[in-house]
Amino acid sequence: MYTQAMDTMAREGGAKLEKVLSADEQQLQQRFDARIDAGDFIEAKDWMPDNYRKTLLRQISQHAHSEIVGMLPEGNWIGRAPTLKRKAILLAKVQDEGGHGLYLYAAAETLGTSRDQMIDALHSGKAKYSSIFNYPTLNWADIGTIGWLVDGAAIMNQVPICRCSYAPYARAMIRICREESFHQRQGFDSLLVMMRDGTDAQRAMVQDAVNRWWWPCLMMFGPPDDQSPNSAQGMRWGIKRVSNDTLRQKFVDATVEQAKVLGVTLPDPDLKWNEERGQHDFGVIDWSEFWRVVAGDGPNNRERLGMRVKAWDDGEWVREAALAHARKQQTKLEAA
Ligand code: FAQ
Repeated sequence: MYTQAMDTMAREGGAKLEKVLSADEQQLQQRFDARIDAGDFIEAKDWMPDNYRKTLLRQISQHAHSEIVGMLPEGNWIGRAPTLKRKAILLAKVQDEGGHGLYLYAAAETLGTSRDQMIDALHSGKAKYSSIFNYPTLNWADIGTIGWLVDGAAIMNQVPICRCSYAPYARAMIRICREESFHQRQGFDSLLVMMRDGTDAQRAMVQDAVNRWWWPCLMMFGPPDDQSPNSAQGMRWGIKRVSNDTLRQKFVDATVEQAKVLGVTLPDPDLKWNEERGQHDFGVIDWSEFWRVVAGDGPNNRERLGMRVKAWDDGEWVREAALAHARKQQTKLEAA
């Protein structure tokens, strides 16, 4: 189910053979292609090609896992938030991320997979989640920086998904994006308070956090377009509306201005306005680091997955109790 293979060819004796579609299937395929070309939304009950379904499942489940694993780096700071106000905001944010994961698992379930299968793929290391959540949160300014930069990058990527051709995913994204905007604003606000009203030590803490999160945030958008195996088909199907590099560039251009307001320096000596392009040039991203993190060898991969599996195991009694309660209610209903 989690295969990433995109070709619909059957393999025989080393040669690739076109999968032969029946006349009915050909008609369905043509109707599907025409709907995609017309910008129609596809609903769960509609016919769709197997690979469209697989691609969506891959992306939506990865996205759901990212939201759930993404609760961990910030969750580490709930007990250490400096004020009651910041603690309440952080608690609400982390709960929102849990909610996003649940909407997205529900959207993926409409494609015919179960929540248990997806969770199992995450826990066994078969499924991916965003590289960004394998970096540590070392000081309080990391929390503001996650809001400002990580949520900022997430929104830049996710707003176009509100127009994704698969309607249940698009609908989930509309609500998620509204909440992510609040997350980004609270992160910016938290950093602004430290930069404007804080001590020199607090300002240094913000700069240190920005130095550490900047490059991993640029990696969140995925590999460069010419090294992105899923992009062409994803764009053809209207799952992906804007390319990895275009979104990365938009994020850089928007963030440079915000950094000026904050008074922080983005850690890239090559970052400069290019008059001709009307965009910022920026330095070379270390893609070997990105692939290392994606392959499971980032600073916190093992810890994050370990925490997730432990939370799942510790919560088993809750799931059992909920099921027992549901069975009891059902028995009562049937006896009435
Ligand atoms: N990390 O061919 P492409 C958030 C993989 S939510 C890990 O370009 P595609 C909220 C990719 O899966 C953040 N792996 O792939 C929050 C593929 O591997 P595969 C998550 C990555 O799908 C904030 C391979 O590389 N957002 O932050 C990454 O066309 C704060 C080749 O890549 C989403 O998931 C990566 N960064 O484009 C929560 C948005 N990038 O599957 C808590 C939805 C690429 O073939 C706190 N997803 N890979 O084995 C997408 O838009 C797309 O899937 C991309 C990747 C753009 C991520």
